[in-house]
Amino acid sequence: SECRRRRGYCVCNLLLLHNRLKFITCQDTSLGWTYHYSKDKLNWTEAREWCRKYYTDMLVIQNQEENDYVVSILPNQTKSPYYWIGITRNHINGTWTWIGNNSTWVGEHSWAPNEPNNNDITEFCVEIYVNSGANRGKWNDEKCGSKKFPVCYEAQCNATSCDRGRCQETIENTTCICEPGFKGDRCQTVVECDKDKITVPSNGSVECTHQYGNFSYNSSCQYSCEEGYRLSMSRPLTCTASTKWSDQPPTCKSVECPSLLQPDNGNYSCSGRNRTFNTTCRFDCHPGFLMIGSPAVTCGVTGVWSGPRPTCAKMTSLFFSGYKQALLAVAGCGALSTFCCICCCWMKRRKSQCYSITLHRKSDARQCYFNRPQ
Ligand SMILES: [Ca+2]
Repeated sequence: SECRRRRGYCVCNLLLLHNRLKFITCQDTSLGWTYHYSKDKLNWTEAREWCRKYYTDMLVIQNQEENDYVVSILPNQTKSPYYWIGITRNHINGTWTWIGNNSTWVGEHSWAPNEPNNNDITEFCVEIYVNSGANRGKWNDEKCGSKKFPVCYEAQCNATSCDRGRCQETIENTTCICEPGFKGDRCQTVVECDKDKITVPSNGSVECTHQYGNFSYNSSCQYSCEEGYRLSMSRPLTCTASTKWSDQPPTCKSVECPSLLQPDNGNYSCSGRNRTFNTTCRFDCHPGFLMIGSPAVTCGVTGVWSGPRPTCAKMTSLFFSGYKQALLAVAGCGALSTFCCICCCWMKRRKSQCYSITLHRKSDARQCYFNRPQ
């Protein structure tokens, strides 16, 4: 049979499973969780097993709206209007916790008046009233061994629900919450950036790599410059989740060496105006000055001159500087000669002493044998 529900269009079917167990399923035609219940009463543990066998699990209520909705689609039970729901606690002081997601939501008006009262000391399971009375939709803690109608849910999200996102279930819908960089109802489409923004710079080139698709999220474009040119920004351009490139394209600027200072008492001139790569600057000294150092420097590919700037020294200061050095050299030679003379004299004197000693002492004669005259 078919019937209309307050929310959406529901199809109610009477099914026979294993030729034994009758149950009713009310399936919302829209996506999202569907709710199901048994016409047979079971204790809480059996009820959960039944839910897990035929559906996903026992009902987990996530908010008041869902609580009200589930009550609205369940048929009123006149004699025993109680359905098990998937919230329990382990001991008398335990926290009421939903199975499956471990949520502890209990709302502000969920419990019936004076509940939970743990009336039988071990009321660790929860039933929901589905009747036309004042307690409709309220909860009561109850002994888990009591028999009630199971109410279950069946999840619609599965591993393939969303390509690049997380499947989120609500009462009547499933939504794919997409990862950054993806869009579409199943997050199946990667976002793209404007490929025309990737321009090739003068004196340079660009190379792009693509992770998900051409000029799409996470595509990366690395720029490079010809020799003698330098990038205005070295990091690559990346396509972001907002469909914008991470930066403006860089440019290639000429490598430039630092300014050269004019040497004291000299000049220089360069082959180019801007001290760019391969520019050579030549130095001259004014008349009467002598250049010390290399007469030319060249701007290298890294923006560094090939050597230090030369200096221009006055001839006379060079002469005096040379004279002092010569004087020092002469004095050094004299000292060395004096030392050598002293050494020679001492050796000669020792030779003669040795010879005279051998005349008297035989043991010393062996040491001085080669010095003894024939
Ligand atoms: Ca109770």
